Amino acid sequence: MIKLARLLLTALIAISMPALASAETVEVKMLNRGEKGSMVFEPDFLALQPGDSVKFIATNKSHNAATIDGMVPDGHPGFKGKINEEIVVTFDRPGFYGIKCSPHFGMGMVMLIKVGNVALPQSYRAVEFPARAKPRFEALFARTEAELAGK
Ligand SMILES: [Cu+2]
Repeated sequence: MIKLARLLLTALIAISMPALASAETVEVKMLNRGEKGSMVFEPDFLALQPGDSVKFIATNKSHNAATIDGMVPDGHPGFKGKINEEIVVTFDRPGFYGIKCSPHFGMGMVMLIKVGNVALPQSYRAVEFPARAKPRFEALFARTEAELAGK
């Protein structure tokens, strides 16, 4: 009986190990100034596998990470970090997630996260962005298309 239990346990560990090993946590910095200008998430685009996590790091003060209405997969509740809060978010559901810094959305502080092998929903293009967020999202959308096309 003990031998069987041990065997089952060994089998269970063998099955669950690869899943544990492949889930990653990626760090994203929230910055006043980065390579692409002022008020940025760095990096501003991630392609993740379901189960991966993102740690949003408050490298500079007065930032947060929050989902943008209309830019989460259907039925996803979204999330909203507090200002200066370092949060870790696990992305289990495939789809695209538009992320903003609440106080600097108007200054274009946004990023895009792709989870799984999915195409950008057309509805994301109809979301109304503040003037300075719009060109950054257009560049991010173009990037996802290039990636899909294998460029
Ligand atoms: Cu900010």
